[in-house]
Amino acid sequence: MSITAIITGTGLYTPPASISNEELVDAFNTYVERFNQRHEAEIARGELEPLQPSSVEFIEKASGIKSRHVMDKEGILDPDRMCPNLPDRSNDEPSIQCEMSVAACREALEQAGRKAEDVDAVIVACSNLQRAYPAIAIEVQEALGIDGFAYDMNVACSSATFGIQAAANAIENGTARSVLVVNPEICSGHLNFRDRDSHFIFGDACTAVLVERSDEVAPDQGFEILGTRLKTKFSNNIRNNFGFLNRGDESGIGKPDKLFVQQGRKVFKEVSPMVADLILAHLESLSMSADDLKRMWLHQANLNMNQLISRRVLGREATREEAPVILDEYANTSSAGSIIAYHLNKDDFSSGDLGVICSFGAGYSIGSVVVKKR
Ligand code: CO8
Repeated sequence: MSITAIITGTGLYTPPASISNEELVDAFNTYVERFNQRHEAEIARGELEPLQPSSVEFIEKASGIKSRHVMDKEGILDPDRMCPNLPDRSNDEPSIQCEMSVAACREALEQAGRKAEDVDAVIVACSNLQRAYPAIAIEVQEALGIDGFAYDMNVACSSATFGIQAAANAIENGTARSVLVVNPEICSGHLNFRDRDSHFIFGDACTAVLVERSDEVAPDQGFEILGTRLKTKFSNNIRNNFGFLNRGDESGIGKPDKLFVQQGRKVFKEVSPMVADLILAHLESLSMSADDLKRMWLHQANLNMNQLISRRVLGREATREEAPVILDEYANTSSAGSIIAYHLNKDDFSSGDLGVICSFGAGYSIGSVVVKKR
């Protein structure tokens, strides 16, 4: 019997604090008013453009986002600060990404009926890592008490599906029997809350999936990974130039490109067809068609984008049941998004039902994971 990889459990850590569009726009518009007042003379002389206010109606219409969970609410909503207040911790304390990861992993283990001793490897896969080393994954491994190996990886919003492929590879080639893939996303840490075009896009959350060898799992347990397909294509349309070399260019340290920046319209237009084509090609390579799918757990960046992608894949509008949306409550949580959708919308699957987890984002990068309920 050939060994395949099975997703046996998922976990989600949701930060308790949440910010509504109304609260976010209120703080942003207070900042805009104060900025314009402070620069009244330059604006009157035509030397400076006044800042434009944000709007709740625009945000909901353009993105489908109604609120977002965050690790710290007060700092973000303070018009004099507009960034989360996340104080540094001593080296003896667990890091904030480790803490989120442990919570999500514990839920995934419990769902799978496993203990940390049953796990061989931890992959932390996310858009932003709070330090270079030691790896957050190794810290998570230590906190959970796992005897094995761990490493961090980053493919922006596609980190979770790329991480699942790495886990499936490890299982199929025999280097691990059981792998936790964790996505601790603190997007608020690298979001420019003073930028009207993007201040509303992201939220924070952490997801985890446990991937195990088929011969160690009950025959009716979990979702079998039938196949994975990854694609990357370089683009400057989503960038974050924050990095360890910034210190070497003192003139550039405070520039906005050290935070998330994007050409949202271009991303929308270029990425949506690439995603639909990749899903269709992936299904075809597995001798399947879109009609065989019960559900698409898509990356959650923009509601209109997801509707366009599912329309191109199915050839008709998808129902909320076929392409669930968690954007309204969570906003874009980068790599965690498609896994939150999967975590919250998979319990109604019967044996043989098929679905695809698909993420996409900066790079560009796209990852597709086709699964079958056992
Ligand atoms: N309020 C009111 N008006 C606004 C606002 C606002 N907040 N923002 C923009 N406008 C105005 C614009 O100025 C523009 O006005 P005008 O027509 O006069 O020029 C008008 O509204 C329309 O603006 P856009 O064309 O920009 O609006 P869109 O309809 O394109 O919507 C979106 C903007 C929502 C950004 C949309 O383009 C989108 O979602 N695109 C896809 C984005 C995407 O998927 N990005 C992927 C990023 S994720 C990733 O991989 C990165 C990982 C890093 C994560 C962590 C970092 C924090």
